Amino acid sequence: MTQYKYIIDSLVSELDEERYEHTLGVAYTAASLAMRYEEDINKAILAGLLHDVSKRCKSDKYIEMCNAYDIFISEAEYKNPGLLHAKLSAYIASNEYDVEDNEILSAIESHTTGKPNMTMLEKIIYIADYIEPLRNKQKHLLELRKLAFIDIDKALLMILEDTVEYLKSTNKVIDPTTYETYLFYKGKIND
Ligand code: DGI
Ligand code: FE
Ligand code: FE
Repeated sequence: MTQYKYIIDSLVSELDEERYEHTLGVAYTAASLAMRYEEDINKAILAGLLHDVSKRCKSDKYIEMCNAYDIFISEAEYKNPGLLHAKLSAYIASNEYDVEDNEILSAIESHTTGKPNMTMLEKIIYIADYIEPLRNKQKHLLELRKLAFIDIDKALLMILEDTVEYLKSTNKVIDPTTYETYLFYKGKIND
């Protein structure tokens, strides 16, 4: 990944080791999915590298950072500021790493909740984040790692179902966007 040396060098010094390794895992998993689905490989790598860049800061700073950068904070995000790392990473990608491509920025921005009717790049980043090699806690990982390369929408729905179930079981606030995304793909697949 020599053409990304500048980004990788800065990520290695800013992110903790685990987050850095996860980031590389997302970037090359996204690259593989981009090959499979004929999406732009470089966009997938760039979005993968920068999707969690805001995690160089602690989550108790996110509200303050969003206020400083004029980023809108929804009710669900106020209740669970950790969700803001996706919007903040897109902001940092644009303002510090000169990423101008809106497809890349929106893939970064939607990587945590997803959104209805995602573009191929958005789906790729959302899924790569979930199945990259260092992930080991989620249900259905073995199956999902295969299914993602066979039927991306089915993999997406399985991840959304598992995420909604996990959030319910732990009594976490479900962002309406996560739930809308789940309903959208459930409707699409069961049509
Ligand atoms: O940043 P990562 O840890 O790599 O992954 P991520 O950006 O997908 O964030 C992961 C967490 O986000 C995971 O624990 C599930 C959670 N999440 C996804 N949708 C929602 C959510 N958490 C809440 N509270 N509400 C949501 O709707
Ligand atoms: Fe994330
Ligand atoms: Fe991530």
